[in-house]
Amino acid sequence: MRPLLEGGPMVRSLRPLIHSLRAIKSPGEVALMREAGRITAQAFKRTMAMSRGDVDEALLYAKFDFECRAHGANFLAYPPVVAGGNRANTLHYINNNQIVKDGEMVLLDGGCEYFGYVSDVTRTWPVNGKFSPAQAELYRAVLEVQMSCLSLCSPGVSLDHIYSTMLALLGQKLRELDIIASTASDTDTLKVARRYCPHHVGHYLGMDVHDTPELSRSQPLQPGMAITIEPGLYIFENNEGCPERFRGLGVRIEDDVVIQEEGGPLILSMDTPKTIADIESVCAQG
Ligand SMILES: [Mn+2]
Repeated sequence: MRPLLEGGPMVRSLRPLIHSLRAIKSPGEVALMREAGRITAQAFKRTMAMSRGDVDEALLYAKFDFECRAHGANFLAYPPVVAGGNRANTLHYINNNQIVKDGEMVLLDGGCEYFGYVSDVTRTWPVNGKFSPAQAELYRAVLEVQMSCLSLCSPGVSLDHIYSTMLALLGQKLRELDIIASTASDTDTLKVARRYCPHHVGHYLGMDVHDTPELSRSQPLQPGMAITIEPGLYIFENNEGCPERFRGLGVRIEDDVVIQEEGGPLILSMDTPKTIADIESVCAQG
């Protein structure tokens, strides 16, 4: 606080207050976010259906953009990440101009804006439509962690709490996959898990992709808040510390969620294919 004039009124920024008002979505706002989620799901399905071995990232980007707009979105919410193979391990890769080779996966982090409200969804899939055994192993590990994190999305739980649970669960998975030695201590396992997933589990979502940043992620979630849940595992191709079959693979799975009083979270992106079976069947429709 600082006085405008000596002895005058105290002036404070409205930002924190506005952000806490923006954090809780009205039913009307949730309806717009649902529509953004529905449009995004359609775009993912059609982008998956047209992917194939040796496809240009630029083509998948253009297809995703086209399908979002064709289904009623105003525009994309942010420059999407369309990252094939080892490039999926570069978190903010947006060049989107390389060839994704047959046998590689592509990570697409994209969302659209629908009358002021956005979606932010990530899927990772094999461009040839069929997960290899190693890809499936890693994918399943991330998916199980993502589902556990989604089940924690209820009033009273904070994003920071979900984040620490995510790290513990990822650590377990990394042990099961022999990426972390089973003899590693819990502290070391957490430390390594943070290296394989060097970002938070999620953020608030709404009019902006990273909405209401004034709001601490340690505060308990309340009904009407919208967040993302986006665990990932990123294994660079030059990582000699892990089994060879996983090198060069990067997986993130991200959904958009509205916290509800009861009955579990409302998953705005639920129509976006996510299980291995659903992804392979949508890819086969191409
Ligand atoms: Mn996100």
